Amino acid sequence: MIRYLTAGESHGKGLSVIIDGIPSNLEISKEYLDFYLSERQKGYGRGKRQQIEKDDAEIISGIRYGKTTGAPVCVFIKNKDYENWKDIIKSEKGEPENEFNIPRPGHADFAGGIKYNQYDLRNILERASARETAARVVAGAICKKILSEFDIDVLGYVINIGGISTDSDKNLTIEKIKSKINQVESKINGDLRFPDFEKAKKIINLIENVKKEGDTLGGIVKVITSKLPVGLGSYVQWDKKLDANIAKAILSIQAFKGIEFGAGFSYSHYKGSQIHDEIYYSKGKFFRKTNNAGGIEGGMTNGEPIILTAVVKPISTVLKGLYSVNIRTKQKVKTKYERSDFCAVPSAALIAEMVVAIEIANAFLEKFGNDDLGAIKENYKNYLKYIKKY
Ligand code: EPS
Repeated sequence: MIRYLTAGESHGKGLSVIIDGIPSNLEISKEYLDFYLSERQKGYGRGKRQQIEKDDAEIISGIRYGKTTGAPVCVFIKNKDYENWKDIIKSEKGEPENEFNIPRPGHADFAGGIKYNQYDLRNILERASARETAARVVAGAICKKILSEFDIDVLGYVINIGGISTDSDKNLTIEKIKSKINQVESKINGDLRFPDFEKAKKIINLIENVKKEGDTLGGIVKVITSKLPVGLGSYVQWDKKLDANIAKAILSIQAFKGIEFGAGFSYSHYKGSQIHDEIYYSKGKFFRKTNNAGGIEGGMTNGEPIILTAVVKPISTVLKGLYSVNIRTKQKVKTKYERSDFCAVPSAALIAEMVVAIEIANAFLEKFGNDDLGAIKENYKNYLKYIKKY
């Protein structure tokens, strides 16, 4: 079983991740991890913080001579901004400087302050910050590497920012969508993870206007996989259902508010006979002509790609301010602005890709073993042979 924990504050010394359950003999290099860390930092609409950080994976344990050993993998990512915050974020005794007393609507500040009995809400926001997702990207990248050993790919991308949406990805393979995204990015000279050039231009205008207004934007991301083997996850117990585990992972990403698999909420528009993916068999293979289920039936992969969409709310640190209450004085005030992103949906899409990869890899290892990659490959080969005969 893959388990991971992260630690670290947004402006503290750095972020750590411990990932347990990664099989041995998987090739992982620092360069490989750094590639995905830098991908997460990109994205049109990010704020000034990303000009300070250059995320860099320091491998602490679990990897030797470029391969995993089977021991827990631990990676540290230093926060470069800590140098500017070390007098504010320190562990030694003292009185907090510049207390943060005005909870931002939409952020963890309000509930977190009451829950942990903190009046300096910096103690809440530092940990609630989406900076934490850098650590998750390390876990995700390692899981993506496991999946790639079995020719399984996962892609997270954007289909909507601020209400401007595209369906130009419809029925396309991962490779085609990646190539459309690359084309858009070379034309706009920026990173949107979005596959439609005409709409991308509109999105960029929108982001620029929203920046001027001092506001923020959310959007919708989509995650798709290549075809998966039948039978990852299980119906036999609630916590083995792959869709449930993916939904939990997606909603655990900062700012995500909803998820749909396949036809999602539009299932309600149809009768059963119109929407379920009928099963066919030809030339020794079962197949479907549609994938409304989004690749999962009964909590298990059904052989089709997993397809999901998820919504990200607009960032809650809003420059123009929102009404709130000073928790010390109880006075009605507008929120104060320090610094933030205006739109982080492209990064959110990558993080969604990562957490989905973690859940699929977990279900994969549950089925095929998780000690040595070579043994897992043998088990997988045998399973594919078995499926052919079924
Ligand atoms: C974040 C606020 C911003 C973002 C941060 C998440 O940071 P700061 O307050 O330092 O300007 O840039 O995201 C990251 C630092 C990152 O690496 O993704 C928040 O409040 O969630």
